[in-house]
Amino acid sequence: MSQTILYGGTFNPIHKGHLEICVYAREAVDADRVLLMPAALPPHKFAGWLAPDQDRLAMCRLAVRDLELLQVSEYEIGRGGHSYTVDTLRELTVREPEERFWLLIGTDMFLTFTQWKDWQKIGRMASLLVASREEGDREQLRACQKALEKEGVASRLLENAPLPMSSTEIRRELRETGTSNKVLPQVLDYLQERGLYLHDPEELPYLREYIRPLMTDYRYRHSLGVEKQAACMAEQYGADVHKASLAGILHDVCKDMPKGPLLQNILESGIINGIDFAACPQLIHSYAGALYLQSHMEIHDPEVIDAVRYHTTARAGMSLLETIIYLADLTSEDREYGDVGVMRRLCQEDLRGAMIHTLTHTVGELSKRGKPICPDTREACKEYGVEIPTVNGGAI
Ligand code: DGI
Ligand code: FE
Ligand code: FE
Repeated sequence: MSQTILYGGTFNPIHKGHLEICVYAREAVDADRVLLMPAALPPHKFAGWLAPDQDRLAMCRLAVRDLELLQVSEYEIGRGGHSYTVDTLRELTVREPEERFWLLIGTDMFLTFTQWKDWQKIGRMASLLVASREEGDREQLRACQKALEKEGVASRLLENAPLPMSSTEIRRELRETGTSNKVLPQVLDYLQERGLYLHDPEELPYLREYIRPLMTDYRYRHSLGVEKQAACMAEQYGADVHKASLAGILHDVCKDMPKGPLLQNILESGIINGIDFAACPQLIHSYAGALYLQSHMEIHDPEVIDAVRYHTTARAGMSLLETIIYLADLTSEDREYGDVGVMRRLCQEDLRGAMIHTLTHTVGELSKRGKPICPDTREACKEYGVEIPTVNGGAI
């Protein structure tokens, strides 16, 4: 029977330690291949800086280039959003019903295996292959192995020498020194070329390069325009120019990403403010953007996060920064609608007037098109004294 070892992770970035454990595990069970499965987004909350999915995938491919029995699957990244191991394994076993699967995990994961989603089902589809990360307590591992065995989950403990290598430390080394001998040379070339891991996460020139491949040329030009306009307004009104630039360049970071996975992340976050996202798909990108900044980009400043989250709908009680981003989005140099000149002038002279002008226009358009108006937009209208037009005798 042919055997496959499944090895999932964020690979952020993939390093020599990952590859050594793959090679060791493959030899230990004489498997026919090891399948590396970069995750789109880890199911548990990620704290750190996560390189874009396509970059992590590309680095994995470069890393296994000369290793014959190692392959990279883009299945989870292709699906986007969270993928649970049980779902991935189900897909793999359906595709290859004759294959025997091993799941390669570390001891920390092994000891908490019963917290995984549908862990018994995982145990029916694969045996666990446990690699030590550090000198662990063998007794404890054996006890865990026995307990799982009783529940029908087979496992094998590898005797590998633990490797003192972690992606977190490698990221720190890269940021501090610009290089690391713990990643393969071709991976190092790639990440240096893309500037991954090398910068302070809030450095603007780097962020401009970061977002470029994530969006269309049109959206990219718009983002640069909003950054510029937001910085300009922040200067004029005494807001934090750096925060305004940051929120401006990143406000539409999720705009061109597939909506399904983004929506999944939003629903899991629980921050939905009464919005029916299925009925208002245009609102997905701002809520998803606020999450993306935190889960992928190590940006946690609540003011910046809220400015991104409310840039489409507005809300009652907006901060100065939120107001600036909301208005800069509509008055950046790439905007060309009819009365953009009026809006630009209002932005310079009268922020309140600008809010009233744009809210009036937005709810007018939405009502005309029979689109729902979300609770936050309604509250913002109430605050600014903007009336929501009624259609057929009632507000939509
Ligand atoms: O992302 P941008 O195109 O730069 O601009 P944006 O984030 O302001 O998105 C504008 C879209 O959002 C526009 O089509 C109007 C829509 N929108 C704003 N508020 C609401 C809304 N759509 C619905 N359904 N409900 C709202 O309250
Ligand atoms: Fe937007
Ligand atoms: Fe925008």
